Amino acid sequence: MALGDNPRISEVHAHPVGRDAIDKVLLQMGRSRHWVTNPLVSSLRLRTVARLAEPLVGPRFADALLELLADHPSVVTTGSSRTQGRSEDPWWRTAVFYQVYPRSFADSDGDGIGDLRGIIDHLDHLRDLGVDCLWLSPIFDSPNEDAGYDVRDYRAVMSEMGTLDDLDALIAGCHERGMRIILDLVVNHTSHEHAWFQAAIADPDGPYGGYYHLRPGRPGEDGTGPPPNNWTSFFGGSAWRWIPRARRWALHLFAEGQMDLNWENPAVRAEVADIVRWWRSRGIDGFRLDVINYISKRPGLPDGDEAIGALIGFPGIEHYFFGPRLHEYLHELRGAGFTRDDSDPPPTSTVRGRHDDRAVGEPQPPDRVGVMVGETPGVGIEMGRLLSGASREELDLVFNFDVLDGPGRIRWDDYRYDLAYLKDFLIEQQSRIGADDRVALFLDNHDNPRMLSKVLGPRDRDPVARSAVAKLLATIQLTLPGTPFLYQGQEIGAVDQRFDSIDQLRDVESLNRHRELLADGVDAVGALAGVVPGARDHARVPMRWQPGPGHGFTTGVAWQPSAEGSSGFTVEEQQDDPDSVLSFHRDLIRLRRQHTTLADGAVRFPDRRSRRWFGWVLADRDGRDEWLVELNLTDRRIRRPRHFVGRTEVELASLAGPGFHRPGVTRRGPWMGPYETVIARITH
Ligand code: ISL
Repeated sequence: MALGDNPRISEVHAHPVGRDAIDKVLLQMGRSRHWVTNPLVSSLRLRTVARLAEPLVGPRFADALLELLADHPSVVTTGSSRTQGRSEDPWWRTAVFYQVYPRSFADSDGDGIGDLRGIIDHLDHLRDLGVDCLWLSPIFDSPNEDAGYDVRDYRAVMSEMGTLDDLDALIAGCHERGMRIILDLVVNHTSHEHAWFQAAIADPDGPYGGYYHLRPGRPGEDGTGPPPNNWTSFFGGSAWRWIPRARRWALHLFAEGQMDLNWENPAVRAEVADIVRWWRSRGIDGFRLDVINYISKRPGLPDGDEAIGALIGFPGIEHYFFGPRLHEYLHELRGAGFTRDDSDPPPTSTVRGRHDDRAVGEPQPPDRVGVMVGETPGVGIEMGRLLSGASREELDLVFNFDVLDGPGRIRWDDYRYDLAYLKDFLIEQQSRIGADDRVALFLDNHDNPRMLSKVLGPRDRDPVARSAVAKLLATIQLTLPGTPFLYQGQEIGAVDQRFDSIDQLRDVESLNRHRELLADGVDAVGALAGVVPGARDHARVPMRWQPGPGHGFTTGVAWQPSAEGSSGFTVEEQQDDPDSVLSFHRDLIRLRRQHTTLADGAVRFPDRRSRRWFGWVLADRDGRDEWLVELNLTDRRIRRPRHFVGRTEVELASLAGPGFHRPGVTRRGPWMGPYETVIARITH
């Protein structure tokens, strides 16, 4: 349906991209998304509202929005995975993923940098936890300007992390234990040291010149003139860099050495598909695709709207975060790279079936389609469905980053995250996805401070609160419908660091931001305070395997100091303690495996409004097996909603204090302890 030049708000809102855009603006303003469904507002014309909101959204908002809407389907068709494109019940639907940040997981050779052998040494930890699939952050050869997210060679391993043989051993080690393994595919950009870029700048008019976004300067240009457009880099400054040797500007949405590939060029797309096939034949089970929603840029790379740029923080973003040919490129890559032909040679190894936590069975036949997990910053719920809906044949799963910060907040703000917002967000998300669609459920990753610390603030060092909230968050991730992605350290309740000097930070984003703040005249104390709350370094410090120097991560000097010294929060200390955060994760994953309703049941939310209590009921298809999950979102004791007292058998609970619930207790009393978490079977 064409929207015309001045649709009503209700019509814009009925379009998936329109709905997400409106929700995004409201979230940014800290307003409820229900504001727009008010009949008065929804009957207004877009241009009328845009004019009223002009001080905030600028004069071109309506045009920019309509342009974006025109590029994408106006409805999300919900098809059944059983009838369309996908194999029946793909493995990743009920799998537990675990993200390894290899640089900080385990160092086997004492150079202070985590490596592949270190991961191999700890595979039993992951198997015992119940992980079904590992995702490794980048391990390809890289100059490491952005910790491997700047790839120099897609078919080689970074030397400090090991060799191709080590990787083969890791793949086999996962498969032998009944776990799959996926890698990070960073193909929005390559490193400037990649051979393609070197060839491109040696001969910009040759075949590789078209692999990147290279633009000539004006006559006599020496890089001092204005860049080709006003787009800015996520890591500060213009998104363009003058390359004297080529006499060209080159686009980089991220760091200066991360050059954006030109996906308009079919040769680039063929290279990417080839890389995927190469790794698939080596036994890799799929990829997480880095900033994959940025690959299609609006032709001509027009200037971004200044007001939208100011609102979102990055001028130009409306021209690439959900570009015109995104769906086409993803669909093509799925077919050409991720899907096996019958004539393809079998992969080197495939995953063994797993009967229970320890016993493994025979190697499984190769998956027809490798899993495609999209990292999709800026994509809202409806756009996510357009990219990963069961019938779309684009991505399988997407990450929705709106979960990470509260209304009106951004990552750099120093604030306490409100669990009631998390409840609202998750209920909204769950209510809007189709029964056959699947979302990725995540709360931590290598780009964000720890959710546990955002919720608790300085109280994250109180071991009781820390354990209780860690268990509560685990319960959300592991029992709501969706595919959980745990990030290393979550299973032991890892928290943020107390960085007190810029020298302790390593990340290019933090360092650039700090430099910019100082250049803007902010004093040293203010500049540090402007970086630390949102620093990506918090989640990148080494894994704490055991107490003592090096934390069992390294025998040498760790590449990134881990400043946290609390006791009780290492793998060794939690391993045999039945009440530990680690044991809770293990028990919960085991329970999920035993009772498929917990991993794949239909959900309903009995009380959507409470700011303190969050609960859901999971039921199997014929409604015979029913479970109640309930959480106290506060640090005080609360009254349990009356209609849920009794009639359940508690299978797992976090021990929030004396007098509260323990596993095996059949009746739940009227009170819930601080952050208490209960998983119970409904007995009727
Ligand atoms: O940290 C951010 C920048 O402000 C995020 O927006 C982040 O850059 C975005 O989620 C994309 O992240 C991915 O691509 C980046 C890389 O630095 C991140 O580590 C990666 O997860 C560029 O490759």
